[in-house]
Amino acid sequence: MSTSPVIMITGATSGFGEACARLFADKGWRLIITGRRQQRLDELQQALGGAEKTHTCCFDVSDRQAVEQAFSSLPRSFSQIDVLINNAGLALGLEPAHETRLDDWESMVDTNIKGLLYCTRSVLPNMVERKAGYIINIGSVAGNWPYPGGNVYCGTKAFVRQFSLAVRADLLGSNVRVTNIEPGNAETEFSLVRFKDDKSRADKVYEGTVALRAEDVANTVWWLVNTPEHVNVTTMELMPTHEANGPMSFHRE
Ligand code: NDP
Ligand code: 8X3
Repeated sequence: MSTSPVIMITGATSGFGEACARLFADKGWRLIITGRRQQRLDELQQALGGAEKTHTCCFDVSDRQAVEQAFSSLPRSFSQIDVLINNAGLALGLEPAHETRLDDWESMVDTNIKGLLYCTRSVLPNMVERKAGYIINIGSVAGNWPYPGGNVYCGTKAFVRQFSLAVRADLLGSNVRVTNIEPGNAETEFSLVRFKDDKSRADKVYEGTVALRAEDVANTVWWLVNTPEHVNVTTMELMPTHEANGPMSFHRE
């Protein structure tokens, strides 16, 4: 039986998650890849060594029962998860708070917060019991730096940051590591999702600037996983060179 380590990546059907899947597969790891798009999961599984190397789980992370079912029905050879990347997430809309759709707010809370909680809670007992494991959460610069229209998206990523730190406090002595990676502007399907398939609006986010690539985040995850076991990077903000924080803004009459 293979003894290569197992990484579970939520939201592996595009962007950071897919780049992580490709990199870790290339390095000989076995993968559990998740997302809501079965066809993309199947194609990725085929590309990454088939069912022996890559297990697919098609579910919505915001569906608590579906998450519990996915974890409890993992094949035996994939049941011991060494690394969980809580990556599945999304932003919806960029409207000011008084104009936003409440449904969008709920979807972001359900996915970015509740989905991350369900997956974390499912994986932790086994890691604590084994006194080994690593949870890497994908937060965002948006959790640190608010911007107009970011409202609930920023709030969800601030939650991810503080939750990551607080879980570390619970896990002290367990050897289980937790890191929150906080990427800045990265060219993935993120903006297409945020602007609900308006491609020209999404493309403008990346026009005339150099964004992070999904592979940059995957390489960061790989580096983190390979730090010595006695080292825990708690938070890591990662911006494109072409991005920085702006000044405070003022309303003037
Ligand atoms: P993508 O849209 O390319 O990928 C998002 C992934 O999340 C997809 O695989 C999608 O799969 C999955 N996903 C979304 N909602 C759900 C859900 N309810 N249940 C299961 N899976 C879901 O975007 P990114 O790769 O850029 O985003 C990955 C993470 O990085 C997100 O948490 C995002 O907030 C964060 N981030 C992104 C930045 C950026 O600028 N791109 C910067 C900082 C952080 P499917 O649709 O198949 O369900
Ligand atoms: C995604 C980056 O700045 O669009 O988390 O919120 S940003």
